[in-house]
Amino acid sequence: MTQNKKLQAWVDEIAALCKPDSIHWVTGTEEEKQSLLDLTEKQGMAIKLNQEKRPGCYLFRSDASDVARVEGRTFIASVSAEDAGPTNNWIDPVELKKTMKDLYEGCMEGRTMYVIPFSMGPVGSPISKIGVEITDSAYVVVNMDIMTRTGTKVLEQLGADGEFIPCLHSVGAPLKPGEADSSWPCAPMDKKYISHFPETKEIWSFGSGYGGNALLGKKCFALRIASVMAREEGWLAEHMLILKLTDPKGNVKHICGAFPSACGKTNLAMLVPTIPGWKVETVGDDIAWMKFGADGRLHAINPEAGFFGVAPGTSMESNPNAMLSAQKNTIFTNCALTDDGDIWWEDIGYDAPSHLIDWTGKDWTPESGVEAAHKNARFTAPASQCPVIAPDWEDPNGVAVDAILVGGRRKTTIPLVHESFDWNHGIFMGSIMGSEITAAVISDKVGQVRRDPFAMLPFIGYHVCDYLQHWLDIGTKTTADKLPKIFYVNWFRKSDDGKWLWPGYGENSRVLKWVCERCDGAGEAVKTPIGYLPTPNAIDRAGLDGVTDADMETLLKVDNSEWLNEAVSIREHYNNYGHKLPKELMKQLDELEARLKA
Ligand code: OXD
Ligand code: MN
Repeated sequence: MTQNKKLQAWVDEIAALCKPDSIHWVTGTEEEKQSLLDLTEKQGMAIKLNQEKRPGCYLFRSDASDVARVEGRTFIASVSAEDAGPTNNWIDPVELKKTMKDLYEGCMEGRTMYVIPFSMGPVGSPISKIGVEITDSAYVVVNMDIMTRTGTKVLEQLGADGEFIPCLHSVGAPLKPGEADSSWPCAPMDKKYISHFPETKEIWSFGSGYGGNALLGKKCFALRIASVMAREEGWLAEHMLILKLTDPKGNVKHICGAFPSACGKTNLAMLVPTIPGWKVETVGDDIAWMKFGADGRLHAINPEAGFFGVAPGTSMESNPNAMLSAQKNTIFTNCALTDDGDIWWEDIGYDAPSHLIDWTGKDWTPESGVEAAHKNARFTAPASQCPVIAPDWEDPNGVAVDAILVGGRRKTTIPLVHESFDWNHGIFMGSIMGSEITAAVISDKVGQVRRDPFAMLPFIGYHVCDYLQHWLDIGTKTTADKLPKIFYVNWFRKSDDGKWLWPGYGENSRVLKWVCERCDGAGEAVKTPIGYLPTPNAIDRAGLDGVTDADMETLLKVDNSEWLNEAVSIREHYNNYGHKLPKELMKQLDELEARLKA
């Protein structure tokens, strides 16, 4: 129940449409979360894991048709199609609302409707925003309890007339009287809709219970709708990690980083530095909201309160801090189950036991010839459990951002690190970043570069060109010395014979050290046609085995002919964005080409 008339009216309206058996206002207490977990266990949706090994942990298995975000069923329903731009799926909002209202009609019959007040960002922070998710999934409630701040304290903050973003979610599987529930109810693919209405700032999601499709605070609110709000209000809602770096003298820098998926964003956010005396602490691993503070600098908060991390590949070697974060009070989805009630996944750092139950619920042995955990299996863990969470990660004023990294997975052309000449050149870098398409994705474009501006391609709630213009505009709102410096990094460059040239992981701290030095006006650099590059010895390699001088030379090579090819591909990419592309970016490309030919 709430004093907020607008919220009460919306809840009443949705209850009348969806016809749940009952309504539960989420209070956000530990007891409530436990009783919901008990309920999901009793219903056969969840498995309580071995409580000695994994206290407070549960495993869920999704339906085989509902395992990831569905970009093909994700819509930006702006009034005008032009405003959604060339990179989003668009449906007329009136038509979409009609289609979805028909689907929502009676969709919660036989189920409980949960009302989850949640805050993206610390409750009461001037940078935070409030949302309310209505859902018929207890799984969503227990995940939202980890990923956001939920419950009574948020309702109190909302007060009688506070603003909130309404986020409506249903798994789209009503139950007839007496009908048995499935262990992961959801609707078929052609009935799934993840819809955003940017003008009215509403989110309507139907048919999927998985991750970003259903935990609406994350991609739907904190990126797609928030990116629209950020543009209107003069701030930035970005798909970026936030880390805090302290040097041996105690100097602190805060760095944000935008990377497309499968580039090790969570690993970088929790990195264990290999250079003595340096410390990395985590502020966030996925999303950054940045606003100008009174000091004229951009200040970032992590709007989330948990990590929704990809499990396969996470190990004590690749990311010990993520492993330790997920040791207790964690929800695992689509991981394999061991006979002693623990989880397992591919590349967890130790061999699979001789028998497992795989993510589909079937018996599995090492001879089975299939993966035991789904490739997109996840852990939902409280950020507060991260051993290296920064003490100021919940500072309501955010952390002042010194540097922004952009990057992707490129085996050629892009050096290990280069710094932009200035803000606009940095936005150019962000607009062209991307990864080579790997064989892991079924595509006829393997080897081609998929460009993903600021890693936001699936998450911009409006026209990509207006988005890039917004980044350029932000640069005019303060003085150049107060803006973060922008760097393009590439941990994935290979030698001609296909060997990784850079070890990555904790060794990336060596690159971060140079970034910090550059922020302080130090750090040796040489001006090249593409930006400032470290001089051959500017990256600290003390104690680093296996990276020779020759490797370093390749890692920092700028090959003009490769870059001229790159420029052709960038022009093609820009042409796909149409006539709204900011002129400044085309000018940056022309200037790059001229410098390469000079
Ligand atoms: C995520 C994603 O889950 O980017 O964070 O897909
Ligand atoms: Mn992400």
